[in-house]
Amino acid sequence: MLIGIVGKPNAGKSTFFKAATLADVEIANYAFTTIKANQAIGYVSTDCVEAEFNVRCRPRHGFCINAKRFIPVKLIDVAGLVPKAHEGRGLGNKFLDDLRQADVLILIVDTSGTTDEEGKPTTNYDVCNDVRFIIDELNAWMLQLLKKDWLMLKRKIKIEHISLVDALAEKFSGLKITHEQIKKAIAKAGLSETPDRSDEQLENFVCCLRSIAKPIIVFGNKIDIASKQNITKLEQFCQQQGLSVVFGSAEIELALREAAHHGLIKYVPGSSTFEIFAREKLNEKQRQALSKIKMFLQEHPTGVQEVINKAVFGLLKYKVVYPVENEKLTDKDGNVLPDALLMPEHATALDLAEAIHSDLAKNFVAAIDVRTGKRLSKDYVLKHNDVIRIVTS
Ligand SMILES: Nc1nc2c(ncn2[C@@H]2O[C@H](COP(=O)(O)OP(=O)(O)OP(=O)(O)O)[C@@H](O)[C@H]2O)c(=O)[nH]1
Ligand SMILES: [Mg+2]
Repeated sequence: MLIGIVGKPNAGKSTFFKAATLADVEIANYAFTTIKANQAIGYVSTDCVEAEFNVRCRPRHGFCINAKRFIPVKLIDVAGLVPKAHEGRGLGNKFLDDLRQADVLILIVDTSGTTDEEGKPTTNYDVCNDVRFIIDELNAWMLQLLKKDWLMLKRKIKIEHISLVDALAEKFSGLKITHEQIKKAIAKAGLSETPDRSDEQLENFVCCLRSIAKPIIVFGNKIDIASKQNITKLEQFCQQQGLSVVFGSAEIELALREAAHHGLIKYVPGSSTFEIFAREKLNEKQRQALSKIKMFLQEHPTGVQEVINKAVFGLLKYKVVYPVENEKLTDKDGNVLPDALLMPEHATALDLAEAIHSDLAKNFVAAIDVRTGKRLSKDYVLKHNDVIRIVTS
């Protein structure tokens, strides 16, 4: 699972990325601070089934606090995007290639309206414009990729009699786009099988494909300094566009996670409270900062964990499945509920076996639903929170 962090320069992408991963990246109040993409591990969170089974889990990857299970996901923070990047403006759109493997994108918007589309200081900027132009740029990037090889693809379809779906799937295989997604996009765009298509038809197809294969969720950032008007405006605009939006502050989440990392507070990412461990260890500045943060949290959570969760579970509809080796819910080393795996919407018991180890899939006999003891076939479609034991030959 790879989550791409996109947006214009200075919107707070690296702040968001650092808050989610605690990776050491550069953050600064000017445009194009990030030039080379950063990748690190963040976490998606879910209610752990340990509470239901009345056990204490011991995760092999990620962690669990107060029955909230944090499952690792990869995040990538890319350079800022400006209008007409696909024509080479700003840093161009070559760096968009960094997003090829992304499953979902979080679009960071500076809701304060104090930076223009190039990330320079301004006032009263129309915050909806960021969503508009970034989506246009992403679509233009994909269209460019398609147009570059369109003549060659047409020839393949005509001479080698390759189907349109196969030809497009081959073209977009480097963008982690599946046959199924191409088929859906062709149907949604009403693209015909005839090889001659207008530019408009291709544009429409790419637009559909992008929304299916690289879905977007908006994060309205910097609400600590944003006006209510801007928040409402962006919320209504996203609603009109059929986009999910979460509001918050990456900077406040970063402060909380760093304070927790340094042992000053106990903070479970995503919660709207924190606990100060050692008040005497805090200096006056830290005390003031934490009391400001407390006031912010009374009004609003920081939104960082929420938007990651919504991207994975809401947009992508992934499920969490716990594979175990026996009815005691452990692996062979005695770790309780050792793994929580993120599985795609339609994944089956056999897909789960494959995700654990290809040998398990090869020797698959059945899966057992540990809750009920029921035997499940390889085609069983996994449900969220399933606890499964795989039986092999
Ligand atoms: N007030 C406020 N400022 C924020 C917030 N998030 C980020 N910032 C500030 O916004 C500025 C830009 O942050 P970055 O994270 O470097 O932005 P970026 O989008 O990565 O910028 P580029 O790498 O240049 O594209 C910095 O001064 C941050 O401190 C927030 O939630 N609230
Ligand atoms: Mg940056």
